[in-house]
Amino acid sequence: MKERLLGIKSSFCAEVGRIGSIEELEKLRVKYLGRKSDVVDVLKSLGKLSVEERPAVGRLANEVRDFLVNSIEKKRYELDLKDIRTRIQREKIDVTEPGREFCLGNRHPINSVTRTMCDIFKSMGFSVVDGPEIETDYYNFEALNMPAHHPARDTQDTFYINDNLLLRTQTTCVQVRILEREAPPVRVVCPGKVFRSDDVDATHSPVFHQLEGLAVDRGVSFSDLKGTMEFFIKELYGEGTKVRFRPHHFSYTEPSAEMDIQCFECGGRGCRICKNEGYIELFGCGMVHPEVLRRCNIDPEVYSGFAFGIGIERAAMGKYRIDDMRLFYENDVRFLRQFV
Ligand code: 2NL
Repeated sequence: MKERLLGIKSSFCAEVGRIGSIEELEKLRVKYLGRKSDVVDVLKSLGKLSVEERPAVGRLANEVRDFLVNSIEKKRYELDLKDIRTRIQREKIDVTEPGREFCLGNRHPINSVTRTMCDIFKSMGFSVVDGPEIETDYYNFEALNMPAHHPARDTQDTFYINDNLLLRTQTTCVQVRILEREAPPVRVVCPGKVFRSDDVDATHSPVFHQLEGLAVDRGVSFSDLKGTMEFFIKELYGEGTKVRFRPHHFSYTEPSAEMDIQCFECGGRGCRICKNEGYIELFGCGMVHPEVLRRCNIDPEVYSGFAFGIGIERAAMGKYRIDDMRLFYENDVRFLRQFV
């Protein structure tokens, strides 16, 4: 019996040293201390021993069992500790590591140019206004001296919602609404989206942005218009930028003009960008047509005004030397990120 107990102890000692996980340890416990284990078997058969032998063997059996129980507990503690150490190692957070830089968005170049433009006009005393993108036929055409069947209304360019409602083709409608509401002096600029049924290419889009301006007061003249435009261009493109005015026609201004700036690519010598013109068309402008003033209950004998419109995409393309308008709408961050 004694040999059997000592044999159990030494084989246990050999095995416990090789245990590497809690699961293996549990199997070992069942093997050495479970109901069918050798130790329990010895304890059960103590009764068969003689009265002389029983106390010594009994004591040894208890010692061996206690030894097994304690060894297993000690092993369990070691395994738990090992497990915790590897988890601490694996899940370690280095609080001293510098934070990862995260990307801040920036203003879209169209918004950024729009703001710059508005700021220039604000510095000259203009206020910034906006209005609806869905307009009535009256504000988009009729009030601008374009009666039904007028060629400038060319229905192919306009997105109609029904007979009377349409997507505005210019922001001029906003200024007409202002003129109806407010008595001169009026000085406003109006940036916003406008819509034309155009196919997309490098210089066209069915939705683009315009900034229009209007100044109405007593004694406003064409030279006020020229001075305002020239100041604006020099602020936006630099002091040395040359401009020129050419006669033009709009139904809502008389006289009308287009204003060009000297090509920023070739400086006037002629190149691909300006189609060898040396100049790039930027503004449409003119003196507000007396008929337009009259429709807004402003007496053209007393008041006069100038007005202008500029395509914001075109202006931004010039400022940043961008040769394809589609870049503004594709939202490729590699492009957008450059305009901080
Ligand atoms: C262009 C440039 C222009 C205006 C817009 C305007 C506004 C009122 C009265 C008269 Cl309330 N005119 N705005 C004037 C001239 C040109 O836009 O190229 N348009 C097609």
